[in-house]
Amino acid sequence: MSMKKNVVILNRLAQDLVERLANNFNVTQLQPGADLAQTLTGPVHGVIGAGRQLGPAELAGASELEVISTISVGYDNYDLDYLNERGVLLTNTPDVLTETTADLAFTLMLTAARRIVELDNWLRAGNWRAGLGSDYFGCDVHGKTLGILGLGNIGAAIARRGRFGFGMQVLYTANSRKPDLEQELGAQYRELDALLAESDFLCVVVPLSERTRKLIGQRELGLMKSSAILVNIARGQIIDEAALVEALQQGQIRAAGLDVFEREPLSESPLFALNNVVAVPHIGSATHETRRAMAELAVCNLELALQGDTPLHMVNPQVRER
Ligand code: 8YV
Repeated sequence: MSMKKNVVILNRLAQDLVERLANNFNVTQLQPGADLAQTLTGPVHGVIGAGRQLGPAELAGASELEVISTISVGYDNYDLDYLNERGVLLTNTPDVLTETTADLAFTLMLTAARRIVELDNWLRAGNWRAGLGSDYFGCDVHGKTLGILGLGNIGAAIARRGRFGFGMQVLYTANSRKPDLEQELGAQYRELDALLAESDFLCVVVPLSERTRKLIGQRELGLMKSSAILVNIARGQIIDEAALVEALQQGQIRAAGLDVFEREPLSESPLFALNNVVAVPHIGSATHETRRAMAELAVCNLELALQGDTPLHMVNPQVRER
């Protein structure tokens, strides 16, 4: 009989998934308030979870570590160079969250354009005594120009909604041209500056990397239309938040819909004082169905990796070739 491998669960996981893991592995749940590095010290073979930075400081003591299974598509929380050096596999959960995240991007576009939150608050405050003046009108979404910054899977799902649901013209920028999507969506490629200048709605959907950190700053915001609406469902650090606050305060752009922020969790921000901001607490994938699918996929990835099989989605498959 072979020894069971050890798995640490960093987040709350559905009970049936914990039990499924416990069938094959010795499972430890990170306790609230417990020290992460200490919990990961010793013969830990697999880690599953999300929303935490994992690098040398946290992982140095996990000398047997084989795999980290993140319950997310993004992997900017992980020190990939370090994992590669150590030969630790990182798996993630793309695809299952694509449509849900695109739904949220559209929610933010529509909510910001039609001033839903502002007017909901206005209504509840008892202000609706006469007809609504044009001061409270929003702007159209249908028929406008939709700019996608990062035409990957999620970007394409947003673009489809815009093209086929709202008759929008789609522009995009990406690392490479996407002839198939250009064909399907009539999407046109633009360099970043042209994308900024032409978009009525700009959706930020690029992964966070050293290349995209603060990609949108004062200069870039200055290139946007004063009527434009900026939506960020990617990572907060892609936008210089102080510059964004200033642009929104000064009416340099019309509004912003934000799912992500430079620092998370966020309990205080100058953004909260602005009527032309719709802000939600990183809920891109936060539906019951999608979070379940992500957790199942992450469990699956972890099991496959620890059994020596090929996980469904690997960020750094090259570590297995050694
Ligand atoms: C995750 C996300 O839920 O998948 C991603 O990259 O941003 C979200 O879907 C989040 O990272 C978990 O903390």
